[in-house]
Amino acid sequence: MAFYAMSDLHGMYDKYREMLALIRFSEEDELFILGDVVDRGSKPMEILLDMMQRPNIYPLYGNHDVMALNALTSVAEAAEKTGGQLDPETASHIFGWCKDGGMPTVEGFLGLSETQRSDVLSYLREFSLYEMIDVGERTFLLVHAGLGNFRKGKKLREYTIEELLQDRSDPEIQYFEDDSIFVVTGHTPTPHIWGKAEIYKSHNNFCIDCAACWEKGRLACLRLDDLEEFYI
Ligand SMILES: [Mn+2]
Repeated sequence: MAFYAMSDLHGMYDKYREMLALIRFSEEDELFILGDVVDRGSKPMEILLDMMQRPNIYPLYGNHDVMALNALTSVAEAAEKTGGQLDPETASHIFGWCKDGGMPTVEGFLGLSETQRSDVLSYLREFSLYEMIDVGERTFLLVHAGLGNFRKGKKLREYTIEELLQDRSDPEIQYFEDDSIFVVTGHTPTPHIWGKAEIYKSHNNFCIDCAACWEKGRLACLRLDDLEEFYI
């Protein structure tokens, strides 16, 4: 069995399935998905419906998943009340989010049955904000964006949702003095960090969002047991 991390799937269902095949993901393995499952790419609901069937996949929130949970909850309520029509107030609330790639998410959601919609919303409500796991000799903090407004001694539970899911992390800071603790994040596409769609490693940080939804981007997966990298 092995532990894996990937991030920022952004609706790229085909790459997600190809990656599961590449790593030969089995029921013995565990996969942590570090957020931003939805928005931008065309098949976000397909990914969520697949993840929901796999108890050995552990979802963490990204900023887009939180926006989707809030907006889709309103969509579901409005759809229930009015038989599919959205009232203007809800529509304008959703529109702000749609401008940041939310359209495929809301369209995919409205294409689901009522049961599937409520299952998707229940699933989205269960995501974690971060996870801390031991794999072999190493400990990994898994979190979508990082530790915003970092200061030494600040407890993980003291970070706000915005600091964990939105603020850009600085990969040139070693966040933990203990050299066996590593921080794995998504959110910032690695081409923005060093011009390459490849996992960026520095100061015990792994930045694993290799821009799967960009034309020249890739989906990355990090095996935590031996730090082997996989790309689609
Ligand atoms: Mn993000």
